Amino acid sequence: MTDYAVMEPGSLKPITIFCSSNMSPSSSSSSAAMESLILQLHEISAVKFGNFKLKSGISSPIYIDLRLIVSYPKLLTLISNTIISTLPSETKFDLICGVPYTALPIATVISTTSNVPMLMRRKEIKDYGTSKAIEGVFENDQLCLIVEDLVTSGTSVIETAVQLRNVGLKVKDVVVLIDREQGGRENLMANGITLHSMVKLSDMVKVLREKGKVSEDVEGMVFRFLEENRNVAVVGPVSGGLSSGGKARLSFGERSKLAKNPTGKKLFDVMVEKESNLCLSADVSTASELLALAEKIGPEICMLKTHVDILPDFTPDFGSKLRSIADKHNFLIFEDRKFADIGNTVTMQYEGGIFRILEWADIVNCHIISGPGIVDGLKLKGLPRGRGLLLLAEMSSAGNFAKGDYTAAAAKIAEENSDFVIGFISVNPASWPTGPSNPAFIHATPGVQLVKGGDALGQQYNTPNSVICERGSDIIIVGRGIIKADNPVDAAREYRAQGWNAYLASCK
Ligand code: 5BU
Repeated sequence: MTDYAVMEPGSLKPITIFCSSNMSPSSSSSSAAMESLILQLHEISAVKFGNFKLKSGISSPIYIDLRLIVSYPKLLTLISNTIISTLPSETKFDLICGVPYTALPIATVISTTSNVPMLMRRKEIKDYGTSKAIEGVFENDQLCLIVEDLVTSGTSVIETAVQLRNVGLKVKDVVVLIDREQGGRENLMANGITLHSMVKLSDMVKVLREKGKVSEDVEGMVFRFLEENRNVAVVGPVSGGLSSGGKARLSFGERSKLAKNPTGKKLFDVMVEKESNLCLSADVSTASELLALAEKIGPEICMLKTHVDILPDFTPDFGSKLRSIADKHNFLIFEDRKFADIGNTVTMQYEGGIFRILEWADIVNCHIISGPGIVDGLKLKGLPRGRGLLLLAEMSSAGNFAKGDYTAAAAKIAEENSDFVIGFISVNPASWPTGPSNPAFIHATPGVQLVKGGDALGQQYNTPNSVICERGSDIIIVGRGIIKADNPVDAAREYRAQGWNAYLASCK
């Protein structure tokens, strides 16, 4: 057992607490220690009440500013020792890395006290010298524990994990001082990281209320705020199916376990079962041609994409006919409808009209130009049927406007609707402004041919290898490259092999 006296600067009186090296949250000495620590944080004004805008954009009645702890070395030492003792004894790690900047001193103290080597992550990567994102000595596959002061959505931890994984390290656990209980645990879990927290925000506020440091009203306000903001979406880079360096991609099998939507999960599973990440864009001139093509090429594909409104011989039984071919050959049906209207209108377009898309299409897509209401509208109809939605985050045509903030907005809407949104139509997800997306999301990319090029109307083509390996997508969507080939079945086999080999190469 270690005895800590925390005091200074100025008016702070020394408070002696006991901290065992293996503190369990249930032990009374640890809860006394925790209470003392919370009171000290309050005393140095690291816990503030008012109206604050958080990094995630939401307004909060409570703000925790742990940057201050560098001015209180004994408190810093106490926090560092307590934080590390909250880890389950079976947690293994070779290295530690603090999330910049606030957790850097905490990680440093842990490193010097426990003699575990530390790494430093640069927030701004220099364009001179070594340009390294991670500083320090390490080897491939070493396990790195992330240390953080506070977690809201988990964004900063995930950003750090992305950088660590990009250089070949493994990240499985993060230890934090305070969990704001606002979705961080779940967001981190979706990225393969277990959160270990020393104290939860609600427990912290309870202690301050019990000790007369905050009023019942303030406590109520914080609890209401927490209740209303249980799920703060990740806004920054997320360690996605790929790393931004194009390395260490999670397998489709692993990502299937993360998918929240049954159709998203099924798509991952079909890709694994069939060893195909090829989607055929069946842009032929008649429904009968389409059905014949689906029958021939069905064994090669994970998904078949339709534009049902181009078929002059469409009949109400088209959907059931295509469905039975899809079931026979185990592929999903994606109607590339590109909904773009307000929520109320798209519910009718999705369900009604002569096409009755909801009846037969596993997946549809939509623009987000009209705002998140479009997703709400489609979800209203699609979710009860287990359907999935792809958001048009980028397009393949020259001069399109789906980039930058627009793409970032699509990523955010997807996170907020991960029960229904299964992924994106994207072109270059490895370079997204938000970083690679949550691995539960699938990226499907149109504009694919065996050679780079384009058509006369603005379509731009990249090769399967470029799309999957360099640009970080998951599924190649191929139309004319297959349907206009002399032998579409052979062409489909070629695209399938190239797409799948590129995927396998990107997993290494
Ligand atoms: P192609 O023949 O491989 O060029 O066909 C591409 C298909 O993908 C076609 O059906 C387009 O409507 C669809 N597409 C696209 O090309 N680019 C996009 O950004 C989107 C869809 Br979204």
